[in-house]
Amino acid sequence: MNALLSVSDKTGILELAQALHAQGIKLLSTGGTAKLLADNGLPVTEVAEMTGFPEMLDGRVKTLHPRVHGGLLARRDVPAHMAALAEHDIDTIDVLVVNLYPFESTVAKPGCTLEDAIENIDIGGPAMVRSAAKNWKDVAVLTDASQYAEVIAELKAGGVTQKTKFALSVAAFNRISQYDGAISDYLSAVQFGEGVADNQAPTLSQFPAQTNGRFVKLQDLRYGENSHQQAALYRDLYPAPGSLVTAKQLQGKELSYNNIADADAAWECVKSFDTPACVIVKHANPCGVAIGANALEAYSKAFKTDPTSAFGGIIALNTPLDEAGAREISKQFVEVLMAPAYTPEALAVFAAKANVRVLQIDLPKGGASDWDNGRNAIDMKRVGSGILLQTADNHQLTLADLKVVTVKQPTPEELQDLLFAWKVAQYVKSNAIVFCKGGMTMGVGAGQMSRLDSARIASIKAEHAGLSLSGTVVASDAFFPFRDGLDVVVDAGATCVIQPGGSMRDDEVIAAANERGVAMVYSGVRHFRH
Ligand code: 93A
Repeated sequence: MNALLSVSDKTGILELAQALHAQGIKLLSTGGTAKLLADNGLPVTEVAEMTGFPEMLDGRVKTLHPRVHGGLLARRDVPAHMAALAEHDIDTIDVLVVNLYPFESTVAKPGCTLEDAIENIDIGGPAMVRSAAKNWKDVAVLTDASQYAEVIAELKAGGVTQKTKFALSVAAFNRISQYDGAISDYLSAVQFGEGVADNQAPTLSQFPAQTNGRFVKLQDLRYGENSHQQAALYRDLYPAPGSLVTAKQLQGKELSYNNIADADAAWECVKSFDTPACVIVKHANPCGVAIGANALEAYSKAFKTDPTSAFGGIIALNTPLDEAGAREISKQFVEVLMAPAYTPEALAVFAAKANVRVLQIDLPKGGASDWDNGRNAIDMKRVGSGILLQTADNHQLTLADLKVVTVKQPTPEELQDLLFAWKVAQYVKSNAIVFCKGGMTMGVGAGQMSRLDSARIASIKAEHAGLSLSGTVVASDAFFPFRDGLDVVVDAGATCVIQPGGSMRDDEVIAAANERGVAMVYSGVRHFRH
């Protein structure tokens, strides 16, 4: 039997080669791999010697030769194939061990040039892997060091089983597909300037035709949204800096599917604030959001919005958590806690609560304004046998965008709260109605089929939390089609309203605001979120 070993990542290769040698299997290898084996005293034949053809073109052509591919592809059960090998004096290759030029890690390095990337596109490796994987009944193909131990064990026990060979073949084609996907994604990104030169967000026409290889599996999850569903977490091949999948879990139970979904909702919202902020999420919606001087103040305010819902919530901070904040948070039942940093004292507080999942996530380097970093700007939604893609809703409203449409003008404090309320509404499921005052949410109505119901729910919740909505500002994620929605929020106590504007009955709604003596501001954009 013959084995061909050609690996870029040489982890575990020596032990594998020793085990193959001990089984009486002849070793063939390419330059660097052959040298490593020979230096460690193993008898090895260079592929160049076997083919009678030197490695050439800076190694671009090493194994692309009929003596290699004939030995891999010949069907042992077809006499004509074996006769052809004999005629050309070609030996079979029965075990192939290949891992590829490190394309993915090369392009992940900052400052990687197109030339570096191109030189790390492996050609001969995938060709051999495909040959061996196609001929899986006769060839065991190993493409990952994690497979070595099992194959060694089976060889020792008499030979690699057909079941294992088929599994190795499937794994090999998966790997090649992922590798080619990484190349096509990278080159597409270069072509469209996405994240390579100038962090430009892609437009719809620039989405690659396929999304193969764009995702890498991070872990299987215990179950999905419910316990009878299976689930796994994948991450973008090139995750945006500051995104949830870059988190480090410092302690606590394994993250569940719902934990991850809610943590993402909380993190995406909290990182959009420039000043210390806290977001508490329950079932994908913020149930408390606030800004403050520090983590303690932001959390305490956010918690007040809806202490009932905050129980068992997901808490995200965009500012380091110290002991005082940690002590306050630890008074309630927390599922997941996220922050860019923790003091040792804060961590010690949670060490006593081993179940709490504590995540550290770096914020995007450019701060809140970096959140729409081009590469992560695609939003996906599953529909029956398809996906909907859109650029993410990364719109950021500024003071200069606001257009006052009423006689009454908002006060400077109200203007600040309007911007705050608007930002929160962006992260609340539609129909969203968000009452705020003093940099904190006072009542959140989410996910209703009627805007009126969202408004009513927000005021009921405020009442239950013991908060008064009198003198609050309110944000509505979409326009008021009639004056009734405005009347409900003004009846609840709002004195200042922000909404996109653009309804056929804008005049009627403006007249109603003037009649009720409140200020109303148009944002000019809508934030549906479903
Ligand atoms: O440049 S290649 O695409 N041309 C080839 O013919 C070829 N054959 C094997 N790269 C090729 N390889 C790759 O070389 C393997 O996939 C492996 O990653 C690497 C091992 O080279 P060495 O043994 O010299 O370290």
